[in-house]
Amino acid sequence: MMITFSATLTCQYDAIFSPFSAKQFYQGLAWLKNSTFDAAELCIADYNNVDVIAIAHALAEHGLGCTTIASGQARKREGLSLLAADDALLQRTRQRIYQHIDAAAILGSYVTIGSLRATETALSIEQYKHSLAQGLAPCIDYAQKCGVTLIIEALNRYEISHLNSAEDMMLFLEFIGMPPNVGILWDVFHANIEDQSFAAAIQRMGPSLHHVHFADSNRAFPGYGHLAFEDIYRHLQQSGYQGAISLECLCRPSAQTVIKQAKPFIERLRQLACASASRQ
Ligand code: LER
Ligand code: MN
Repeated sequence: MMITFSATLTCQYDAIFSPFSAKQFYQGLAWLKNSTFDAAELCIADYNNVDVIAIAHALAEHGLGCTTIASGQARKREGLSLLAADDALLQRTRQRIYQHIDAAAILGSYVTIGSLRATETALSIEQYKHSLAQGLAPCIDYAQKCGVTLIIEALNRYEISHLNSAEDMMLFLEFIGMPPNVGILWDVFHANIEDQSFAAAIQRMGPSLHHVHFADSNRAFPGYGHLAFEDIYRHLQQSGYQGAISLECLCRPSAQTVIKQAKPFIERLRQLACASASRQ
């Protein structure tokens, strides 16, 4: 298996990381296909007017998979949180994650747990870990019954109070006993702020690393900031990473840049893979 490529696309509400609006979902699928992506990463906030079977058919018609369901929009829209002190809100958050798990079982994808682990309550790291572990436990059990893996995203300190780095994420996975259906989503935009080095982070996460987000240091399309993507890609390859690299950048410098430059960008990375395979 090789590293595969996906990009964020929204099918319900417009999203800052999707170069196409929700109404342009089908144009977005055609773009993914024409740009040689393997899959879509789908933003889904809730299941009002979302027909998962129809989405699965549309993906299949384009020869695309789905890497993960990006669940974070529901944090801002509805205030959902796995750390909610209010039990009704916690239950609503869990119910939403169960719905994502049902959808992921159909789409063959992961479910992302990113902003849904944000909280306004000031907690120590120990309190935070206990609270998140409790909030997540039934979701992990349900996901396991459904054959689905949850991926928890490391987010930088300006977005979330805890679990900011690859090291933090590993300590949390160890704290919850390394469930086989829980992995890490590592986003190089956040990692550029939090991790001491990309190479050391990748090595530390090892097989716990399940999914990678690519955006440049300023969250623009790769090449419009100062991250060395080819080096990061080489480190991922050398570590034996076999998951996806998913484009999750702002439409900067423009949506047209993202749309036009995605194909040559992933082609360049694939060529690196070929070059290193031919040297072996
Ligand atoms: C989502 O993947 C992400 O990286 C967050 O920064 C969004 O709030
Ligand atoms: Mn991300």
